[in-house]
Amino acid sequence: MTLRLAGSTVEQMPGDIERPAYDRSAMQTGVVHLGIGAFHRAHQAVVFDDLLGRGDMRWGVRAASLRSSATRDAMAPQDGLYSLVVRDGTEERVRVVGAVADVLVAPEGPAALVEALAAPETHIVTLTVTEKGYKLEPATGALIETDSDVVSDLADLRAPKTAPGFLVAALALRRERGLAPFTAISCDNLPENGRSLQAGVLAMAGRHDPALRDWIAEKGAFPQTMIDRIVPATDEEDIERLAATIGLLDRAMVKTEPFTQWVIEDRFAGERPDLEAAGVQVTADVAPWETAKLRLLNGAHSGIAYLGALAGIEFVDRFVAIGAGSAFIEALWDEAEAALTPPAELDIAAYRRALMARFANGTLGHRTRQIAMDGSQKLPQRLVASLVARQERGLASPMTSLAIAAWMRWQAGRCDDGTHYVVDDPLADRTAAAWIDAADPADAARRLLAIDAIFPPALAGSPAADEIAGWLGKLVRNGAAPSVAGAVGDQPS
Ligand code: CS2
Repeated sequence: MTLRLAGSTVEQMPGDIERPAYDRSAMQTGVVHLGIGAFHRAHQAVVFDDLLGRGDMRWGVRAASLRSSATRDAMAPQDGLYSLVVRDGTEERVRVVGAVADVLVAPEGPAALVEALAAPETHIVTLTVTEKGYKLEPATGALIETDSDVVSDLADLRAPKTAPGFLVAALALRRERGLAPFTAISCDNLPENGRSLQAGVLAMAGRHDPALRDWIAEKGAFPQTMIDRIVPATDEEDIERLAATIGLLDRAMVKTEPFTQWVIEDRFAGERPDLEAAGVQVTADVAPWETAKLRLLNGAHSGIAYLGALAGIEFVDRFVAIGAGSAFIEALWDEAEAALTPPAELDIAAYRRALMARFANGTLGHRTRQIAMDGSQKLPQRLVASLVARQERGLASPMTSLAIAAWMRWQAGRCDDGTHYVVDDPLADRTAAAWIDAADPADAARRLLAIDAIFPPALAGSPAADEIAGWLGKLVRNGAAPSVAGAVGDQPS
């Protein structure tokens, strides 16, 4: 039987595999992370591991899952150690990361998590709770006061349930104890993620104690960030392959690409590490970076996800390997780029070339269905924002409209070959209802566009709405692959 990766076995790995070169028992935990999924382990935790490796022992991570115990159950027997497997398209590099000290499971002990957040040694709180974890209306950014967990946290914060609830409960304790607030860093693909998190926290704090709200508004810090690394879900085959390389079983491994980027607004409430030394860009204005990344990388990802999954294309690299697929993405980017003000330092042409190469990485196994999840939370900032910005400039957006129509088609729960699937989205009931009652695709498009949690009211009845409805009709009649080919002029759609 293969032994498990752990503190006691890590030295048995082949000598060429990188491992923590610092004394983990001397690690303090200046960071608490909410939402320890694969993305955190492949991105922010690696930065903190680098800082620890440079000798600043303040930045170990106490991580938390807000829902399931699965990650804790995988990491606890491994003493928090896990492998970062970096695949560049041909070769694979493995590094064992030691920054995660332990994993708390919030529903099992909410008070322990609040205490961790309120601890004097905690200076930074990072979050990857996915778009829906912020409990904000995607189109407006307002706290969703009808959500049952929000209702519970608005009534009583003794056992918080939501991310904003945990932050408010812990900030209240810090204020009582005379401690400074922590810096709360959202690392999710929300538009203006720092401002959005702050808005949710202030709205919840204000309902409990207006003085606490004012204290957080004055002394707290919610920097904006742009975070980027493609991290596909791990499967059993990945775990077996890794075991053959390192000679140990690692149930918490993550696989990713070489590229990684973290841009953080220079706004901190207290102590912070020398992030720049670990390759993080700390800058005055993150918004142009964030918008460019959301509309180019994530916008294309969502287009690939729905069109690809409908057509039965399992992986992102397979979509861009098809001529019409990559031509469609280039045309989609032309539309997005025309309505963007990129950061001065960003060479968009080079960025696009690099992105296409990242999508083409055939060793990642990035599933279109993974990206298709939670579309209602992703569409506004990824695709609708470009469409609206172009509409304001009097420009039509055929490619963006096709991508949005593909999301609509996906809500019907059936691939082009007739296979059924379950739509994984917090608004799935509402989007499915739009199809059940619809007389025809144009009617379904009209009903979906009327969901104001996703689409701005200005879109209804606009030329863009007609264009989306037109594509939806073609997707239903002809399927996704012929529609993409038609869109880029390969054959009639
Ligand atoms: C993806 C992102 O699943 C998705 O929605 O678009 O997770 C994407 O891989 C990352 O944002 C890349 O930085």
